[in-house]
Amino acid sequence: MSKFYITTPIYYVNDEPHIGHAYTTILADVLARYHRELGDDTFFLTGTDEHGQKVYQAAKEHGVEPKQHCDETVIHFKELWEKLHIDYDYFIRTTDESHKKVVQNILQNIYNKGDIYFDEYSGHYCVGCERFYTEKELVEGKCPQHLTELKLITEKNYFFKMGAYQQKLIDYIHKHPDFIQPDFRRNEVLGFLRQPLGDLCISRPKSRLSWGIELSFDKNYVTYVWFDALINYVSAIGATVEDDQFSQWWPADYHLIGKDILTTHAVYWPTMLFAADFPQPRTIFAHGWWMSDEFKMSKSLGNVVRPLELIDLYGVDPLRFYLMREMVLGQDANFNLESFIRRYNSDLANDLGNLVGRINTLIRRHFDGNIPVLSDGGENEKELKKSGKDVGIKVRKLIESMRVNKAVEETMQFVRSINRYMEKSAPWKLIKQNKEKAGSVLYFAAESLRIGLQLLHPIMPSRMDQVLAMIGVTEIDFTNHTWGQLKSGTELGKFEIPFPRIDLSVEIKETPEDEKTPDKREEIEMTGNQISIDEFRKVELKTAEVVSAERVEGTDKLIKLQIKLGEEERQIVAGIAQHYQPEELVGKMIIVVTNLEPTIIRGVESNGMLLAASGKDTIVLATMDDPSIGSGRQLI
Ligand code: ME8
Repeated sequence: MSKFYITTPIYYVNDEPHIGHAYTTILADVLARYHRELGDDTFFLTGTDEHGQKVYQAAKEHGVEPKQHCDETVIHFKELWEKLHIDYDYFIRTTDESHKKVVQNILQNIYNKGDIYFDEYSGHYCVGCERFYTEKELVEGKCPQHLTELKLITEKNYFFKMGAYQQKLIDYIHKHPDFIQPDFRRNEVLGFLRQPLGDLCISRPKSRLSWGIELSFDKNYVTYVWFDALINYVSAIGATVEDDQFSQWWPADYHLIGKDILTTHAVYWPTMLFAADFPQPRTIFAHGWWMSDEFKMSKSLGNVVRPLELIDLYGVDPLRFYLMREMVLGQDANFNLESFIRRYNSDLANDLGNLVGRINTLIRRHFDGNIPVLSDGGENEKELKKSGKDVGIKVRKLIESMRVNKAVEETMQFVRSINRYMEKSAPWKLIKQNKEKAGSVLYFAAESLRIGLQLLHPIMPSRMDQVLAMIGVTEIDFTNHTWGQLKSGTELGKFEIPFPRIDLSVEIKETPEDEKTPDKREEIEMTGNQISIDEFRKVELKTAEVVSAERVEGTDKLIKLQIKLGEEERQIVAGIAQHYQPEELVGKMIIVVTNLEPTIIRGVESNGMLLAASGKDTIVLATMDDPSIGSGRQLI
């Protein structure tokens, strides 16, 4: 068993957490879960960065003391991590007494060693970055990251002899190719180190900023926020204090960061560690940014969903899946609601959800809901079994080389290959000729599905637990990767559609019929819209009585209706809120398509669709004039 220590940046508490913070933390959680499930001894650290001018100013703007501001904001981070199923081992706050003590100890040690000196300095300070920039680094006199005008500050401060470690750092990076990842970021750092590395101002006079950790060798100064923050990675595990946790966990295996904080992590931090005589972390990994351009575009389409609202609408696991699937680690990615829904529908609702549904239905219908008996398979089975083995090995390699998006895709390809196996073997036909063989096909499919679900477990832990239970797996030994773990005769768990389809046309405003271009209309005419009578007969239309109705929160279009279909009650969602008040719907006898597959509309499940006529500015419900007909009647 090996150990695995992973960290996220500690986030500033000047603002609410957003999708970027969520992303790094989910990624760390996925990697930590993956290693835990491999049987590694794992430690996952996250937390908040609470000192410095930025946090101090935010507190002032809110009219509260800095500590009170931190105490209030940290709750939002902790709540969000809970919502996102982030299973961290420790949450560090830089205002923790234990952290402060380690910062003071480390600074004192470096001071005693002679690596800290006192001097006067002039520099351009960016509060957004919490760092000084030299004249050369400025872009047209502005901060290169924030493009804001910077103030020139001249004051006496303490300096860390960072420049003295420049060559040692360059040599270290050359000797340890995994130290800074991806490779192009390592080259970027080496490029930066081609210029002479200056010393680092590591203090702030209390007269200018008192919100920080006091220097033990000068009570008139506090520690520079980055020097304080970076130390969290060792203070959390008890560096410099009597604690054998430190030797157990350090060096960290991964510092996950965004590319915005590469220099502080790949230059400041390693030189600080050299000076403090600590080993270097194994890998500093900088991922790219989630861009919001396309998100704004979808806003202009009339869609005002904020990324984190997706959790409430579609569930946390689909969001985790999307973020992990869509970002190629190292590169930027665009966050976009439409691509989220498309990915959800194709991968989760279609490929995975349908497979789970098919296997479940057939086993329930023909094998009393118990996993059937396995018999010898032919070529198809051999092939499937082999891909089951291969995919586990591939995913492991991909995760270890930080190609998480590719690991997800490999797993989904495996899921698709199980679907193809089902198509080829057609157990629904085979059952009539050879029940035993059909049972064996279902065993092969269900056992392969188990492998797929286990591989997706670190990404979607809660949904995968539910789906595994649906195929009778309640106790999972993740470290066991052998084939044939499903036991014949095991009863399936309760089935629920794991990923109901999301109705894209409701979530993303589509071009209304009247606004379709002539070209588009012609395309529809040419491709034909006729269906056969047999196709039409498949549509089940029934009368339904509206029992209750209410608006769907957060939209001005949707109404959620509880309807009665004879004995049965169900819920449907309809886009009629601009034309009907919920109260006037109650008691109406409407017409509903009842055999549509369930969908999720704005986070609410809809089991059917009502019929209505749409005019230019109006919508009129199709209703039955004579309510004595009763609900649940089939339309003919
Ligand atoms: O920099 N896309 O904290 P911070 C992807 N306190 N990731 C993003 C992102 C985006 N658009 N926006 C933010 C700090 N992040 C310091 C760190 S560590 C010793 C001190 C993520 O609140 C990404 O991980 O500004 C980025 O590096 C981090 O949040 C910055 O968080």
